[in-house]
Amino acid sequence: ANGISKHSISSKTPAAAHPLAVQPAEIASNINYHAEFSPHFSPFKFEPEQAYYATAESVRDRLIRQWNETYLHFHNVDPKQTYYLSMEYLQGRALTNAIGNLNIRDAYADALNKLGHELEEIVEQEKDAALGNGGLGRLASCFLDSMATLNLPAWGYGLRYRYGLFKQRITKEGQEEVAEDWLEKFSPWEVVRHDVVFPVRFFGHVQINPDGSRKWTGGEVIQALAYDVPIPGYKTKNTISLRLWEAKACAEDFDLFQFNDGQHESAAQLHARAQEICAILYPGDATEIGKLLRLKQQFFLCSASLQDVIFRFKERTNGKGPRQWSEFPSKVALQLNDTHPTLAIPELMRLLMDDEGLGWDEAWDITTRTIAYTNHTVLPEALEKWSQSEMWKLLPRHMEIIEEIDKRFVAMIHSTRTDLESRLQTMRILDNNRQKPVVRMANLCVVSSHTVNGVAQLHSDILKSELFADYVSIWPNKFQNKTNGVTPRRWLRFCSPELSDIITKYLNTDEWVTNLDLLVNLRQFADNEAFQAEWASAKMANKQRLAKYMLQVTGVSIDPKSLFDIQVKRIHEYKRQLLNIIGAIYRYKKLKEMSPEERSKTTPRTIMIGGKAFATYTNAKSIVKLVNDVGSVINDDPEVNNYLKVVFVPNYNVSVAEMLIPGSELSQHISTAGMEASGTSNMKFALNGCLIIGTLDGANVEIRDEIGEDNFFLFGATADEVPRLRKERENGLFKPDPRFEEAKRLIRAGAFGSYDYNPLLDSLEGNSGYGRGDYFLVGHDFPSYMDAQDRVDEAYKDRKRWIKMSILSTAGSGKFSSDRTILQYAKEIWNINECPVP
Ligand code: GPQ
Repeated sequence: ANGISKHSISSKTPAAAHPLAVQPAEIASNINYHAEFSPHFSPFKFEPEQAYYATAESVRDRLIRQWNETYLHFHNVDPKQTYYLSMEYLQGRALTNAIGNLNIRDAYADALNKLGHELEEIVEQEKDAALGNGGLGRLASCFLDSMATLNLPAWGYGLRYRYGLFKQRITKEGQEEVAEDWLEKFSPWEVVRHDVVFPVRFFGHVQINPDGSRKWTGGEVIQALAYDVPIPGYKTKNTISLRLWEAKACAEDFDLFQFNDGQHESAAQLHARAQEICAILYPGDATEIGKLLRLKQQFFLCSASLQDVIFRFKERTNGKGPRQWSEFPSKVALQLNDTHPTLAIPELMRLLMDDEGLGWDEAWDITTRTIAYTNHTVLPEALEKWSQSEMWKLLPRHMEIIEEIDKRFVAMIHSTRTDLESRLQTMRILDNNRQKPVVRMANLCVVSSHTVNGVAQLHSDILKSELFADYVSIWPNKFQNKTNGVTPRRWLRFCSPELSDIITKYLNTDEWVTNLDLLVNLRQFADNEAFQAEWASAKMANKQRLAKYMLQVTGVSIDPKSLFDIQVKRIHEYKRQLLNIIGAIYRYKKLKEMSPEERSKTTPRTIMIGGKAFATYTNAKSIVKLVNDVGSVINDDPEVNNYLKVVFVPNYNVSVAEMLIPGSELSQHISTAGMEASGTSNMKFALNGCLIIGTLDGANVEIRDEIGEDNFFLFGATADEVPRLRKERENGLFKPDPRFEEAKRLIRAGAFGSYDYNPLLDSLEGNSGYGRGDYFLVGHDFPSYMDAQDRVDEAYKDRKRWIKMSILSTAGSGKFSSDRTILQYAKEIWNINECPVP
């Protein structure tokens, strides 16, 4: 492991690295400097891995300068600042993004060439930072990119999980979860701040002081230590922070006496318990996880972040004397990314009352003017509820405060809204009507926030008309929509440089990268033959790159001339990967029945499906296995495998998405209408000139409006039809489609192996109940889905028409930039202004 490799670091001592070097030769010497003087490996080795670390450190140096400048500038200007609280961030890789945003990509590519390396190979060395599960975590990361790019005074707070989202391995048994040790070697993108440490308490009791004030004491105290990740904006100096907390025990709490006495375990207990807190990300996507440790994680994030926010609020006085607490809401905006950081509400109340001496009314006024809440799902199993008795143990003071909020809410209803008294049992924060009383976190958020938003228009409408309808009648102006968006830097400019160059060439500017609405000007070229040809060849290059990747990771060779049809997202019954695979099975059956002559007239297709299943979600895991089993049979069948392949994409994550999306031509966003809050990959696919087959769900509705209905393959029931269809089904009024029945029969008959798929398929049978009776209406939507697929096949045969639709997809995607989303949050929720570093 210690040998001297063919690539070696320069024997000449490099000139002291200048972090702001721009010439490739200087950058090369800078990289060399890091290889020699910030070594993470034995000397004399400069393989791609070593080159990656040295390159990343060299890039980090130049980020640090502008990062510090940004901090200082915010400190001096003292603008109102937003803090985004999220239990998840799906950052993916940082190197390509950093050198792209800093506009130094080409210089780094040249520098690496001088050192005998290719940039493309070096960036592949980086492990994804996967501190999140799916859309919610990736949205948080896109938001940070936009906040920095828009020069907004804003920060992210999260947890530094030791193990991020598991790695997915596909075996004969299906999905296997493997721990993902993203910090195994070292992350060059974080800086530890040994001076930023806050105590976080758990358990203990509430002490009542002689003056009636209360104090939380006892229990155990764990330290939160800050690790900062720099977030550079695109072509701006502004570089903001993602502050991730790590838990550690205080030195004083480590009982040396016991340790020396030989009782190692009990002495080191606190250390072990501290380590536990940030050990793993809970791999639940829209699934309630009733784990006490998860509650500890949530409180740890909230308490450390709020102490830090308050510290900074007090610190930024600009010599004007001590701060007035009444100023707090005009200096701080806190955004809760779903209910996971709800404990920020009682924690802010506690800090203001018990530490700062404010009364209830003043503390409540400050809290409610500071906090806003984003809801990301209407799935009942994802609405967090925590046991009151567990919370009394872990957070006794917070439970007192929550009880008081609940009590005051109930009193308000009795005194001002007697018409709502009959609704109180569902509106209250405390649900005492069960064997195990719980706290409803979403209700606490709605009552305590100044603004509540959904993440796509349809979703926000459903929140107002269903989930939160009762509250709307009290606070009609509290509810907003903020349709999600994605960063056009990572999701077009950097992941598809070929397509980007063509866009820049025809728009005659690269301003679209920060003003995505300009893409609409591509419409004028939709019929332009030269443009179409360039477009088609860029898409083909991306498909070839994807085909190479798929061969490498699956061993399946796919034809770049076939239609690339992709569905990648977490595996969930409501997302209906089953509809996709049952459709594929029927396609296979039809192909088998055709003559070779007939077959040769069909549109060849490669169906790629990828995504992770929650480890204990049995049906989701069966779906993964089914896709793999169906693929094995079809891909090995010489009669049809020139016309159809089904490939499972293993270990879907951010960097895999960056490979798949540019090479996609059709993507599937086919959730049961009303169930996908927004979706964000739909936006990434459309932006990359990929057509969508989808339902009227989440942001699909708005994407279709922007792109035009002719360029969207629509099918399925609408959200307002769903309740009636479920009722009809319950009453036995549903008549299944024979094609659907035939495909299911093939699976049950063992056409795709001997695994027992009966429990999975049984979820599509019967006539009632969640998880039975086809709650997700796969059977109902199947015929219209197959019709839409026929329209896809027809459209693909007309190459010119397809390319035109592809261009119009990209041209219509301007609205779905996270820059637009974040500007709306800034203006309509946070009330913050840009603060560019001069
Ligand atoms: N989402 Cl509640 C998640 O990824 N995880 C969650 O725990 C919850 C929601 C997703 C949601 O399913 C998508 O429809 C959204 O596009 C995404 O959040 C971002 O809003």
